[in-house]
Amino acid sequence: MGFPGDVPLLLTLCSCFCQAAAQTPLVLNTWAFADAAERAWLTLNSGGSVLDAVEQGCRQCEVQQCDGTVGYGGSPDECGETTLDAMIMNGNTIEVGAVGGLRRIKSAISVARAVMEHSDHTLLVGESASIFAQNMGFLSEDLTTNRSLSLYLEWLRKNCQPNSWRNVSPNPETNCGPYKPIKEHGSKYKTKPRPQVNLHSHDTIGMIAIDKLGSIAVGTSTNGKIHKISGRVGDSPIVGAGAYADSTTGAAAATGDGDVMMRFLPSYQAVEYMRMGIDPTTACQKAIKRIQKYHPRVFGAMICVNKTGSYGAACSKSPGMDQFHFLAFNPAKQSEQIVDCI
Ligand code: SD4
Repeated sequence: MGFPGDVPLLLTLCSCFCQAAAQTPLVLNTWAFADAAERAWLTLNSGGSVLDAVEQGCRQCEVQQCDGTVGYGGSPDECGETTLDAMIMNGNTIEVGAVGGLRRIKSAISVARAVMEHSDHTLLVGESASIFAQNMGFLSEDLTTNRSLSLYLEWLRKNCQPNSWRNVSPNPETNCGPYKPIKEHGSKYKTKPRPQVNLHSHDTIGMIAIDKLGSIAVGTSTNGKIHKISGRVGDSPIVGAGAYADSTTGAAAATGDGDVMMRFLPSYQAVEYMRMGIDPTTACQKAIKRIQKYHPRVFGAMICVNKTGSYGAACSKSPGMDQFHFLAFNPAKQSEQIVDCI
């Protein structure tokens, strides 16, 4: 396959211990979603904008149902329904469009872009976001598949384990709901240890694109956390949490335990570190460390890019996660890279 500039697509796997050399254009995304990176790269190199690249790249994952955790047919909630979260951000204008808990529409990233381009709003959620999408011409269809149905039935068979409830009755560790709050106050409430995360129940595509002129865009797309309480929206569509871009500085995107991560706005924080002149790898690490101070074994990872195209990544060492894989495409190389968790 040929690319402008005669750069052959050579997908190599390499460990990333030091700062990557700065080059633009650049596409970077979380996890080993190579087809998404390639789609974004091709879009960028055939004259598309950075927003087009991010939209097309994330959309590729939505179509392919990357890891079962992006797009339709994955992560059924407590009612068995798949709902989608997505965001897109223009780093030149600081415009954002996002959707949370989107129902019955497959291309969440494109609906997010429609929110940005056809409304004054930033974030639309739930059923109303779906109605907005339908009015914008998106097809309404069932997001359930045989796979998501069997995940749901298996969860019901296991007495609704795991789930995200606490301080309720009946005991959520052994029973299904409906639940009622336990009438206790303050410190009497139990702080439940967060269940060990199955890595494949919990991936998001976060993607950053920079063009030769330095325009930056970011996007995210996910079906969120498996067996989430209906209505749960994760970090991915939250500006500054799931992703952030400012073309004067750089961009970042996050993946992992969104319920915890969104409280720290790690993507915004990493961009602000880069604004202070901190290199991208260190910026990612420092944002992760702020979360680790309160949640030492949080499952979380980040990618960071500065405006010159220098990039890095970091992840938090947690059960089942010692390394984090991400994709980086620039004129010098197109490769899957690995970073050791801290
Ligand atoms: C969420 N952060 O909804 C997303 C899921 C994810 O790697 O990124 N998993 O919590």
